[in-house]
Amino acid sequence: MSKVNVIGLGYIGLPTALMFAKSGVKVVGTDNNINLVDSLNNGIVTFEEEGLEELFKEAVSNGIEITKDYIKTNIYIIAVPTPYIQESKKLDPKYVISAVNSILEICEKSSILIIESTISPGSTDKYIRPEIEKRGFVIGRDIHLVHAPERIIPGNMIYELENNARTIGADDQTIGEKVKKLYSSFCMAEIVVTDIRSAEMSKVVENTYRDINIAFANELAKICRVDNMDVYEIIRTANKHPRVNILQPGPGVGGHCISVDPWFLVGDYPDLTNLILTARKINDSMPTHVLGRIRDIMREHGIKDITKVGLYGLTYKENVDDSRESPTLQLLERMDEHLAFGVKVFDPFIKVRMVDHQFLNFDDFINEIEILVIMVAHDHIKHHLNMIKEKLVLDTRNICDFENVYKL
Ligand code: SAJ
Repeated sequence: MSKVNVIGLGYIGLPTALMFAKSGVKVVGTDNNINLVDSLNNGIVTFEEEGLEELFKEAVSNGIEITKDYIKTNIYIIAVPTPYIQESKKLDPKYVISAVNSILEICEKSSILIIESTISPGSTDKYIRPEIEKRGFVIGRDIHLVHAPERIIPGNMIYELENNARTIGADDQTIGEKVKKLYSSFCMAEIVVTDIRSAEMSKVVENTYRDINIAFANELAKICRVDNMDVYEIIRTANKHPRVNILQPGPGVGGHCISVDPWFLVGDYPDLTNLILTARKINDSMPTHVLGRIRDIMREHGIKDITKVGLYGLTYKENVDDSRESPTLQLLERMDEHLAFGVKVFDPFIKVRMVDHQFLNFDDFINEIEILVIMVAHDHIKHHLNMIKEKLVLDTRNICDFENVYKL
């Protein structure tokens, strides 16, 4: 079998490349970040994820190569970032386009080009096809296009790579089946072959569904706050219904997927996305809601000094080291806008200083504050609950069951 060249060795590309290699597929991983390439070649994985180090070792012993160069082969998987443009809320395809162009410069005839990066519905037609045709390639003859979005969740990536169903979107059924066979080397779940547009759309729909469900939980939390009802109890009870499955409220929605993908639909269909837009706004309003709760607690206890407040957790969710779009960063931004400086921050997963007044030692952090705001439910804080019992605690993740804890 020919080699697979995986382009982009980030949160998705790296575990995917390693998984292929572990399963006996010949893999070259390519990234233009030379520090990342060096680190991997020195045996150091570049982010924390359960089981990633072991997987890396297996992939290395199976001969995976890591380089900054694209290699000449006939199967490419693109897993580069697809940011969105803040102002227009539309997808910015620049990294995908640049990867496509680099591939076209060297690839063999009839290569298969698989895009794993999340792209908004219609992006293949709008950005990718013209780029390929512009260079004189005939799609379906010189290049076969496939969109194979991923579904793995940080914190459980390795398990989910093997066990989650996948979608393969292809122009041509035979190519779709060929790619399905390739992914079957490690994916044991169902792999659906469909067209590219449906694959693009279903990916964005999945994350939008979750965003809307979380927004509903967050709206319920706000309603329950007004009349002092226990939102968690209410959700737990409602979820006993066999067809109800409400997610959990929280301090906001972060990460590079759920807080971003719905905007692609809003950006492309502004007149048709009332529900999706409202959900986004509700989730984006949660850091401000938390700020209001902090203010309530400060008033109740006559605390005027914001430096007595400590935010626990900088990442976008528990037990990962990824802080992109995190609710804590959103909250700090709001505080900045209101000239409220000095709130203290700690996260056991963030080992270098990335914000002001950040502590790298948990004990020091706890000793300096009176109000602890749990923004992220890392296992670390669950194991240290005995150390915070004397503090005023605002638990936005519902992990403390001791008395006098403030909730969302
Ligand atoms: N959150 C809540 N309440 C909940 C669940 C999550 O407030 O009940 C918050 C989290 O704390 C976090 C944010 O939402 O800030 C997103 O976290 P997440 O765990 O729901 O999802 P991601 O962003 O880590 O991964 C999602 C997943 N998509 C779905 O579950 C539909 C994953 O399967 C995708 O692969 C990933 O997006 C992606 O790359 O698109």
